[in-house]
Amino acid sequence: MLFDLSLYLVAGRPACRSGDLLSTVEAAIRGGVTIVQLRDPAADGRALVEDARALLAVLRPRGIPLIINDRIDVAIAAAADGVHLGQDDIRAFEAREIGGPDMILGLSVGSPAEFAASREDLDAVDYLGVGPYRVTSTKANAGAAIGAEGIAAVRALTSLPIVGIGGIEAEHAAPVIRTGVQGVAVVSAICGASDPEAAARVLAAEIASAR
Ligand code: TZP
Ligand code: MG
Repeated sequence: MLFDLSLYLVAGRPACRSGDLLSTVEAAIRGGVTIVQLRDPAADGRALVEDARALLAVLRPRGIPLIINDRIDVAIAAAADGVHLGQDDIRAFEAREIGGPDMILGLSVGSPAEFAASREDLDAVDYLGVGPYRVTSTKANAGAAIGAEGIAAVRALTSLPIVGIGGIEAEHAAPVIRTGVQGVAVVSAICGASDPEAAARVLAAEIASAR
């Protein structure tokens, strides 16, 4: 499946200000989100599959891919489009063997050193998530903020598509895009907004004008 990393929404029930995952994601899509990840580390597998199926019902008709955070079992059970793996999850080459050639595989990389340690995985992945750009309270163990310099340093090491992540608000979209990455990923800038559609629209406009 082709995918567009431009505005990557990472969403889960606890992150949604309205408490309603589906309506938040629907609003974000109207605002211009191009790809969605279901991320809810506290949820059990059964709940994740249910949420994934509900999201797929609105995303698939619009051609927007659904990526599942960490859980390849959930991605396969729900027939989602891909999986996003962290440095502690199963190796990307293992996920590729399980998920097959069409599964979209993403990998989190927090520094040039972590990129170097991921060499074995790089042939198996379709894109990298690089960050955190700024300090974020959304993810407890997100690691040190790496800023535009850190994202640019990883960018320089690979031709894989990259999405910058971590503490990104509308005002940071342009500096992140100018590091040469394909897109920006956000949780709270959209899920925590009082108007997720408007928040997504502003981010999408910032990204478009930074290119
Ligand atoms: N991975 C690195 S930082 C982060 C994840 C999932 C959290 C991003 O959330 P926010 O609210 O956009 O800072
Ligand atoms: Mg993870």
